[in-house]
Formats: sequence, C-alpha cells, structure tokens
Amino acid sequence: MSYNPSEIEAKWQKIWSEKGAFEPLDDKSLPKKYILSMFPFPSGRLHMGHVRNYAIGDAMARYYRKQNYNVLHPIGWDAFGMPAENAAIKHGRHPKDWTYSNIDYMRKELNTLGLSFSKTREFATCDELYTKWEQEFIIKMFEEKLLYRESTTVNWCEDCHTVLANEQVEEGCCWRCSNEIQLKEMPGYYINIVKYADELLEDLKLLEGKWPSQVLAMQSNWIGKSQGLEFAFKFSPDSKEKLENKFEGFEVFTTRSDTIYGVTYTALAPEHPIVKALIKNELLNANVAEKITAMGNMTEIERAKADKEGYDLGIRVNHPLTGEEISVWTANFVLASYGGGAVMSVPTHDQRDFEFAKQYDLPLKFVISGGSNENEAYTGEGELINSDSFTGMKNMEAKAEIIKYFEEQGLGKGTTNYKLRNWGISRQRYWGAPIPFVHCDSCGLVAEKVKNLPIALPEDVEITGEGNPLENHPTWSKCVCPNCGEDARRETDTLDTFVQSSWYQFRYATHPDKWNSMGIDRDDVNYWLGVDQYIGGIEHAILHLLYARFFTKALRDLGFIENIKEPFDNLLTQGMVLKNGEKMSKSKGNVVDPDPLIEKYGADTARLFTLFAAPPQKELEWNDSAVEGAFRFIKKLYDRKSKVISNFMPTIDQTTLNKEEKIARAKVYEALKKSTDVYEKSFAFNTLIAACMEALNALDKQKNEQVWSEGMYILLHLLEPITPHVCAELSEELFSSENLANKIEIIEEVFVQDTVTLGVSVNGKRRGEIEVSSTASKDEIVEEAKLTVAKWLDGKNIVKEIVVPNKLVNL
Ligand code: ANZ
Ligand code: ZN
Repeated sequence: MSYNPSEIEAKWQKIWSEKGAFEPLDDKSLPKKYILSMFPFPSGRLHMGHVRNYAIGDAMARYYRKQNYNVLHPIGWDAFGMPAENAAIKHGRHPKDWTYSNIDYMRKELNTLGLSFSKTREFATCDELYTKWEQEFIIKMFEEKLLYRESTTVNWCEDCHTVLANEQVEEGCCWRCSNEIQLKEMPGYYINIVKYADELLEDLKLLEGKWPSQVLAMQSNWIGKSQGLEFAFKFSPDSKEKLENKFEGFEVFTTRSDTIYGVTYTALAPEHPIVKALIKNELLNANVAEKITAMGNMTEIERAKADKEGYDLGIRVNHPLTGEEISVWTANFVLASYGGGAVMSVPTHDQRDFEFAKQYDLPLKFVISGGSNENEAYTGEGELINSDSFTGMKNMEAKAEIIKYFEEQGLGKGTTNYKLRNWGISRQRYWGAPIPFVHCDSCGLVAEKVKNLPIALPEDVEITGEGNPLENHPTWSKCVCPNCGEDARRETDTLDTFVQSSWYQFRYATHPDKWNSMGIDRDDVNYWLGVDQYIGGIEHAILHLLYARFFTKALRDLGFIENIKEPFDNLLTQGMVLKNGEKMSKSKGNVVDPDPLIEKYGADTARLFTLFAAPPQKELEWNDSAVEGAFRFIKKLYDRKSKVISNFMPTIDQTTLNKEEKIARAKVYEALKKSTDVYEKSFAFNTLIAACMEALNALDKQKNEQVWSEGMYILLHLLEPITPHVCAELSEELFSSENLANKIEIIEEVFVQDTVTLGVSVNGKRRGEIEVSSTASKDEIVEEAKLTVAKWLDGKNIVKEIVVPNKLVNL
C-alpha cells in the first residue's frame, strides 16, 4: 500500500482523541514539563505563522511525553477584541457568534494538524467564567490600591474609537489600524505597574540565557530606569513677582549631576503649568503664545521628528549652587510626562542641548576636561573643571558627591526615574470584559460585589462603529450601588484584552474540575509553573510579556499564587513566515492558506516543512518545492517499511558488517546523538531532520535487514515529535507501537569506520577521491593521493601537503 496521508492522519487523530492521549496527569509527584505556545486570536482561519508556532511547541511536547514527563500542552483562544466588532459592523454578525464560530472552525484546523493539545483545558477568554475571575482580580487590585481611576491625557484612536495604552502606540499611530493617534483628556482606569518597575527590571536577571537577549534588552529599555538628581530651580525675585508669586520655581531631573556647573539655561515642556500660566496671564507675545500652544498639541512622536523649536519665556531662575541668573525657555524636546517636565541644559556636554544653544545663541560653559570642540558637545569622561570644590574630581565619581552635597544642603535629592508609565486598561468598546465598577452619586466609585460576578455583557446591542455600544445601550448600565443600594450607573469601559493574556498561563494550570469554584489553584500552579518553554512571536517582546510578568508578581502579592517569580522560564521567539521576501499578510496578498496544503500533502508534510525550512528562531521563506521535498521524504520513509523484518530493535554484531552497512548504522546513530541537544536546547530541528534524511539515504545504500530494522526503529522515534502520524502508523505496523525511547542507547563503536573517504585537491581544485584505512598514517594517505591525481601533478613540484583528517588532502 502506498503512502496515504489523509487516511493515516484521520486514523491517528481519532485514536488520540478517543484515548484522551494528551491530557496531563493529576499525579504531582511526576516530573513535569509545561510547554506553551501563545494562544491565537480567533480571526477565522489559521495562517502559516500559527502552523509554525504550534509545530514547534508540539514537537517539544511530544518529545517530553516520550521521555516520560507529565506534559501540560494547552491551547485556548484570546477571544476579545476589536476585530469581532468590525465583523459585526461589516457583516452584521454578532461579535459573540462570530467569535465562537471562528473558534469552532479553527479548532478543527488545529485538529487536522495533529497537534497534541489537551482538550479538557481549552477555554476562550470571552467565556463568562473567565471574565468572572478576571473581574475578581481587578476588584482586588482596586482594593489594594494597585488600580485606580484618573482623568489624564490619553492616546485616542478615532478609527477604533478607543483609548490605547502607551505600549500600543507605534510611532504615533495605532498599533492595530495605523491611524494617527490624538491626545485627549479623559477619565480611565490605570494599573500601577510602575510600582513593580524595579522588580520587573531586577528579575530580568533570572531570565538571562533563557530568553533571547534582545527581548531582555527591549524589556529593560522599556522600563527605562535612570538614576540621578532631582532639585528645584528657584525664580529670581522679579520673575517670581511676574508670576504673581504663584510659583517658587520648578523641579528638574538630571542623570548628569556632574555637569551642574555647566548649566547655562533651563527649559520647560510646552504643557508645563508655568508656561500655561504665562500664556493665560498674557505675559508672552500673542504670536509666541500661539506657537507654544501648537507645540504642546503635537504628540510626543511628532515632536521627536520635528526640528528643535523653543522660546525664551522672559523669566529667570538662580543656579542652585552659584546663584547666577539663568534664562528659562520652553522647548519641544522636553517631555511633559517625564522627570517633572523640565530640564537643566548643559550645551557643552549634551548634544541636544548643544544644538539648541547654537540655534538660539545661548552661552556655553565647559565643566569636563577632554574636549572643547566647536561643533559638538563633549559627552565623554574626564575631570571636572570650573566646578568650585569639585574641580579635579573624575566626573563619574563627582556624580554621587554632588548628589550628596545637594542632600546635605537640603537643595535636592538622589532619585530614580522610570520611562515605564502606569498601564491604562480602559477601552471604550463592547467586545471586552466589563470593568466591574459602579458610579454612585453618594458613594462615588464602588467595586461590584464579588458574589455578583461576572458582570456579563448584554447580548442585545447595536454595533454601529459610533461611540461605545455599552454606553448606548438603553438599560444595561442601570444598576444599584453595591454599597448603599441606591440607583447607580455601571461602568461602561471594558478591559484591555492584554489583561486576559496576562494570566491565562495560570488558568490552564488550574485543573478544569476547579474552574467553576476558583480562578487559579495555588497548588496546581505551584506544580506546573513556570512554563518550561514558551513559544511565540517577537512582536510580543514588550507588551504581552511585560504585562504577564507584572500580573504574576501582582497576583502573588494579592495572595492568589505563591512562590512564582516569573511565569515563563524559557522563551523562544519564532521567526516570521515570509513569501517572496515579505511577511505573509493579507494586505500584501501573499498568504498561503494551510488548509489546501494539508489536504494535498497531509499534516506531517506541513509540519516537516515548517521545521525543516529554517531554524525556529529565524525567518522562514515559503518554498513550494521544499514542501514537495518534505513530502517525498515522508513517502520514502513510509515505502521503506518493506525493508524491516524484525518487529523489535535487533542487536547487531558490528564486526559482521560491511562498509556500507557500517556507514548506514553510523549515520543513524549520528542523528540519534544529535537529537537530545536539538529537542532540549538548540531547537535546530532542521539539522536533526537533515541528519535523518542522510541516514535514510545511507540505509538505502545497503541491504542488511537488521541494519534496516534498527535504523527504521530509531528514525521513527526521532521523527515522531515532528511527523507524528506517519511515525505512529509505522511504529504500529512494524514494532507494535513500542515506545523504547529511553532504551535506545548510543553505541560508540558504530562511529568507528574501517575506511574513510577523502577528497583530493591540487592547488585547491578537487581532482579525485581516495579511500584509505581509518588507521592510515599521514604518509600513507599522501602516497595514495599522489597516485590518484598523478596526471595533474605531472611536471609539477609539490611544495606543500595538507591532510585534513576524514575530509581531504590538498597538494
Ligand atoms: C542635564 C544633562 C546634561 C542631561 C548632560 C543629560 C546630559 P534618561 O537617561 O532618559 O532618564 N531630561 C530630563 N527630563 C526630561 C524631560 N522631561 N524631557 C526631556 N528630557 C529630559 O535622561 C535623563 C536626562 O534627560 C536628564 O539629564 C535631562 O538632561 C533630560 F550632559 O540633565 B540631563
Ligand atoms: Zn452608593
């Protein structure tokens, strides 16, 4: 019978499903592995990126099962979010219906890939039961003051009609629809992630060597810790009067306290309260006031791209140490949201300040020796000059000394700043988890009672794209105050979907029998977490991973889990799937649909191709002929079943084998030798597959039935995690499905060959091949080589003889 993937694959998928073959065991004394691929958004169909992600995870899960680990390998659905509402607007489908029917379809697709996911632990984040526990966490965070409501300037996407977190703004545009974002003053809910900034930064050390270093760097930059000096500039008496004595001065933050004597001007953000006061009291010329207001209306990104712009505010401050009068400017490079929204400017030692000073002809004062270049700031190290009693000190050492001096004099203090902002979690959309709070005229903002959870979404909504459907609903927001029982109004904001993906790893680990009665089970989590291997796209390097790390620490402090510092012990970021050099995407029209591929060649081919075409961390270029190649290899493997005669792994006497047999055996064992490192460390599945292909070719060059049996036996075991259906089928047919994974031992003697083949080159050009005894001396090898290539040596003088053992001879 010839290879028929659809028959074989359907057969095994049925068997696995009936056996519940991929359910984790309840026995916590077993050694465990938790293999987690990032869950998909139920967009409607799987794409090749999913296939790749899940083929990688599945190979790991199946490998560890064979090694007798208790394996948790779950899948679920990241099911809330805008696309469901867009579908509702476009096709008149209810978001819930759209989402759940997409899930049904995609679940079937995952099934046809033969992925070894647990079925009992599947959930969608839009399930009311999931919302219920999430709302409980949110209430607990509110009670513990880790979550608060505040009116601030937010990023608003007019297209998506919603607020975005800072993390979701990419170069000034919405991460989802690329529309330019606007700044808008609005109330919203925030989670105090900044409180955990230090721990989030510190614990990155635990992940070194286990997460890609580039992801660690991105997290660290995003948190953006800097240490420095915070102090106030005081206004000169007449400037203070000009501002009607309403301001004493303003705070600045500097990481370069060593340059304090080089300050020649200061600058405020255009939105700074002092600038606003000057404008309001008409203390600036109307034209200038208008320009400053325009500057303040630009987003941070627009400002970063714009040319430097600034205006002298006509007020002055005194230098905190020298008392000298210094001018105060407003400038577009000063961010309102960082370090007090004001800076001390040192044009001699900061390039940005230098350029601004040149542009507006402001004074320069060198305070670090080493450079006095006319064209740029000197940002290197050196000794302090022109710095009173600090003169002569090394500038790096002076930093701390100067902070100490400020503290002693009561002028300022050493402080730490973070770039990280608190996480805005409010979205003004329907298809999300309702934020479980109530607005009461007498009691203010009140959390819903936990026993009333979940606060579920109303089903009868009109989704038009105009405004927030929950706000437009006639009755849903009417409720009673959980505190005083009077009429009150339910919050209509819903949670950012990143909240759902921040704790799903704990939900999977919690036994499904407990899902009704608790959100997370501590013992289960203690057993299964951290995730031994997490696999997903690099696009989540900051957002999702930071939020999930934060949630882990917060849930620990709120008492929901214990002992877990980090959720994901090891992280693999898979490369993108490309076609014609570009990322596969609908907008580029270069998408390959996995369904027809599976139909034509089978799931094993799809899986083998994605793992063979590139190492998982690298980009994978789609290639039709490589798909064909993958199919041919599997077919060949299948066809060779006729070569196997013994239904167990034979014991072979190496001394009885001829040369081809020995080579075949060595190739098989080479693949075996490679496999542990590939499955447990490098994940270079492509190299393992290549070794298996070589082994099969070598087997084909000999006829020894025992060598065939042993070879096939080992290859099936090595390939089973990658191409599970065909391997299960052949193992059953040939070896009664015996799983002897742990008993296959590497036999070193198979690597010893009687003879070796070496290429022979003359002047670097390959001219022939020799076969010599593996114990031959260098002289014997050279002698043999000379004979073989005699005609190219004729009349020439050999000046050098190079022998590379087991490879080549160059004359
Ligand atoms: C004087 C100085 C001299 C500075 C020098 C740097 C070099 P990080 O490391 O990112 O924390 N700064 C402070 N607040 C700012 C704001 N709101 N908008 C724009 N820039 C601001 O950077 C801190 C440095 O960025 C601070 O140190 C300050 O400039 C500037 F040779 O103070 B520095
Ligand atoms: Zn009330």
